[in-house]
Amino acid sequence: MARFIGVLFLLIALLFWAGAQQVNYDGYQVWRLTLEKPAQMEEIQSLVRDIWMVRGRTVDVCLSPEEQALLRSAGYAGEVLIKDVGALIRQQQTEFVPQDGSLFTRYLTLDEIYAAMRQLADQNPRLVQMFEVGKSIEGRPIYALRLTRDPRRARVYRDRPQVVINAMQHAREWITPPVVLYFAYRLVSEYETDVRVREYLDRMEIYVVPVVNPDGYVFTHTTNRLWRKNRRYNGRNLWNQPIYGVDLNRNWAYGWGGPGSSGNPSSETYRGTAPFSEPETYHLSRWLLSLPLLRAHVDVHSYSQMILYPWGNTTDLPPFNAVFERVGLAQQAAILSVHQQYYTVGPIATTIYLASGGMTDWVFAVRGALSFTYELRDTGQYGFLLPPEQILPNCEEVYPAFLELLRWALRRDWSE
Ligand code: 0X9
Ligand code: ZN
Repeated sequence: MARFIGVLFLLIALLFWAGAQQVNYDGYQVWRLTLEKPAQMEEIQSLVRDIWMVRGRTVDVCLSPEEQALLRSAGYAGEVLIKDVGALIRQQQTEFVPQDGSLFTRYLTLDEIYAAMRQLADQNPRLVQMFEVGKSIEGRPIYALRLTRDPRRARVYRDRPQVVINAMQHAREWITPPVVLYFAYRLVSEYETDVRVREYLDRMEIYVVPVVNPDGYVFTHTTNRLWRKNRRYNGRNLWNQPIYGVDLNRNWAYGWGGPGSSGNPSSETYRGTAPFSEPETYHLSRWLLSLPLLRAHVDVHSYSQMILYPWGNTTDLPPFNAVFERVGLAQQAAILSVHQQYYTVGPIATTIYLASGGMTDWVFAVRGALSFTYELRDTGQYGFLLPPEQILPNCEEVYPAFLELLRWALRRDWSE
């Protein structure tokens, strides 16, 4: 009996241990394929579970050893971008990182990001306020920072135009929270010395939401570094395996269900059962609707180095296309001037791919704000596994682009 209990105990312990293990990417590779004809895209979608990026006829795919064999026998030969995904993830987890107190030399945990936000707000009560936008599906708070002079004198200033910058709808895009957090820190530190920054904080309200998908972000730390969606439980598949996750950037109400989104709960671009079915998008949208003078917005993603604007759900050009292009090019120039990194500018659907139910489309269609999607570094060498040495340079180069957007948001007239 004692022996039986012992074995049972061991089994249970083993199960827990297996459950706590990280998803193993040993033998996985990232390939860049160049399609001969657009129809091949469908074949690739049927053979490959995780498509990392599409850009014209170029497709980056993350492949298990089985998928590599499948593609080879289907006649595809790709350029290998990452030879061993598992080894790269492990290397980044164990690499020595200097603990020099800097927030931007390594990737922070969710708690560390929230602590850094809290600290900025606590130490600068006359410029910064922290608040909760709502809770995620697993009950984690989604925090925002409100940056404006004397934030405590009004819940919202009706005479200060608002700009919102948010990141991390997609959990594996680790570079995005630091870039937004850095923006907030830098605004505060330059308030006294940079006349532009002072004017923006005196006359506008700037909101940053570094982590829209906290559950997904935690999951990328504990279990699966390459998780993308939120952590909604979608029921079980044919093999009785549980299925999780809605792509938050397909769950917004404008154009929901259109091309470039999936109705299959197992898909990486699953749109959910209804527009705003997810607490993360629901709370964010309610809050965005409550801002009286929302003028500009950025939804920050990675990777590909792009500055994108509506529409995502159709290849038609948006109203004010010329304004979008002009402001986009101004942001591109600002980025280029810092570390000579080139970001492509254009409408979502024709620059990357059709994607319906995205945040940028909704913010522009429903709020009339100048709304962009950024895709940060790099262009594919590391993709979502961007080395920590590139965090600070990426933060530095995007900062003046955000300032450029603030400059436009403060302008009354966008016609010239
Ligand atoms: O597919 C996406 O959601 C974005 N690319 S990513 O690789 N970061 O997942 C592009 C989103 C474009 N924006 C909208 N469709 N609104
Ligand atoms: Zn993304």
